[in-house]
Amino acid sequence: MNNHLFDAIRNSVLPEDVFIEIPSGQQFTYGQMLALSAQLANALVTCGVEPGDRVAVQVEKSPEALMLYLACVRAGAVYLPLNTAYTLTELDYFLGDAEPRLVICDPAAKEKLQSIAAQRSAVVETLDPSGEGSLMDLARSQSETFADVARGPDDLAAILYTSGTTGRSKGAMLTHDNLLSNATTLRDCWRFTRTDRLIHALPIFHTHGLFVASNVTLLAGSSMIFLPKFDAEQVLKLMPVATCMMGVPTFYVRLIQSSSLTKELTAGMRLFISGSAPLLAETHKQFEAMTGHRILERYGMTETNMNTSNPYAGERVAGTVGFPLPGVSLRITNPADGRKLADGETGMIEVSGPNVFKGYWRMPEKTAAEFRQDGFFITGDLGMIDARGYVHIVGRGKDLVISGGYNIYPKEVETEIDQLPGVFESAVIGLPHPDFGEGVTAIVVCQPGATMTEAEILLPLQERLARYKQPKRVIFVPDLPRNTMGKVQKNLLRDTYARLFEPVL
Ligand code: MCA
Ligand code: AMP
Repeated sequence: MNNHLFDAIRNSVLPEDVFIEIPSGQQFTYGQMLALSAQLANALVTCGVEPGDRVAVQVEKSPEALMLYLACVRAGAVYLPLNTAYTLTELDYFLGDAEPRLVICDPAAKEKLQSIAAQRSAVVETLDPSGEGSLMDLARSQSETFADVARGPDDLAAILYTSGTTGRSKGAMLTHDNLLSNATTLRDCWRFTRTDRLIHALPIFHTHGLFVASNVTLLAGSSMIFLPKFDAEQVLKLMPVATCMMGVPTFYVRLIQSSSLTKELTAGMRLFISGSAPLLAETHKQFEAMTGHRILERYGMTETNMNTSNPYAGERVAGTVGFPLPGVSLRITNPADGRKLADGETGMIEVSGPNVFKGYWRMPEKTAAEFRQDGFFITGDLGMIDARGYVHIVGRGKDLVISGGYNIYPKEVETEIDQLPGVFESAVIGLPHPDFGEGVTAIVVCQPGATMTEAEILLPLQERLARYKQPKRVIFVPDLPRNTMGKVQKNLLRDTYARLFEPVL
């Protein structure tokens, strides 16, 4: 048995080709990728990492950080990437749940992380591409070859945390074959080849930037221009030297605001892909009017990787997420009883295929509850398949807000707000937001006789919730609308405050 994912990567790349370029001009070839990921894998083993151990990583985006992911795959470890926005409170939960052997962070975070990691018997190392005393130092003293640990298709490659409707995050267990099968399919569907140069402006701690963008690049042996974060001006400057871009809808919303975005500027680009959140049909149309390119929208989840995609060659229909990918089965069911619905009817989207995860880490009941008996995963997204076979996402059966491509589960934010002195109860909703798609908004009821300010709600949350989860606005109301069952009617709240984030003209 070989290393299922890394063998495929190794067989797809040519050592002399460029893998990653960064704006300062530094380049990493695939030969360097092989050497550096081997050195890092050796360093992980020196730190005591054994096959199956979790390695938690919370570091700024850099080529070295991506090499660390590959090193984990090669060492047979389970890679656990963490959003750099997570607070210590959030990290404490992840470390307690995943019990990683090693936690790797930026040097500035080491002291704070050490205090919580020590209680979990995890060792903390830093990843500083240039600084001394970090895992990179140790790696540089190691051999540039590494005997990749044998891993089969069903072995775990990564755990990615995704919040849940109960407010407790769940670790989605992704196997070597979940990642390999999906990236291979996407490479072929989207026709990635050695000659591609992808603008990579996404974070690398979630599925989109890590598995979709990076694994597709690796399996095509193509190259990426790695930007620390999305910056519209910088991305526009790179378009003449790139061939494709993957982004969340906010990228496209920001790009179409620039008069520099033209057919001439994008003449050398062959593909723009959008996902992670709904792309408004008007953004799709405006982008096409300005560039002549029709954005290719696809649909995925942390648990399933990518499920559907608009066609590369056929018609890319605005407002749809295209067809199920080859090998992926998708059906629409009655949410109440799981009965399959006919095309044209709206219901729950369920998927099965080699892309679908193995289950939630140490949560067998939660896993069982989200799968049907025949193995289909219940996505929580509501959809419809039209007469031509295109999948439309028409809503969410789960209480979820997506802001700038990041998921926020209201329950998690409500739990934090409800604990604050002076608060009686709260309801967190997403309202239409011109930049982020949805803006997190807290509707708060104070305790009888208490009055509170927006700052009294927001300040305490800063320590506890990642910035993107914190409400952009707080509205105080005397009580929350409820139905006869006592359930808060969030749809009424969303209707009442629908225009909160509309620009004032
Ligand atoms: C930053 N802020 C945000 C967000 N990002 N607030 C809400 N939602 C966000 N997404 C905060 C900042 O901390 C800042 O707060 C203020 O909002 C404005 O920041 P700004 O500079 O405008 O933001 P930015 O740094 O430019 O980031 C916006 C972004 C970024 C480029 C859209 O959020 C991003 O890269 N999103 C991509 C997320 C992603 O990769 N999702 C894929 C998940 P303050 O001013 O107070 O400091 S994977 C997935 O969903 C599935 C599998 C799939 O299908 O892909
Ligand atoms: P996450 O689990 O954080 O990766 O987020 C997955 C969720 O993002 C899905 O369940 C959908 O609700 C949403 N999503 C992803 N891609 C799209 C898309 N193209 N259109 C609408 N929603 C999407």
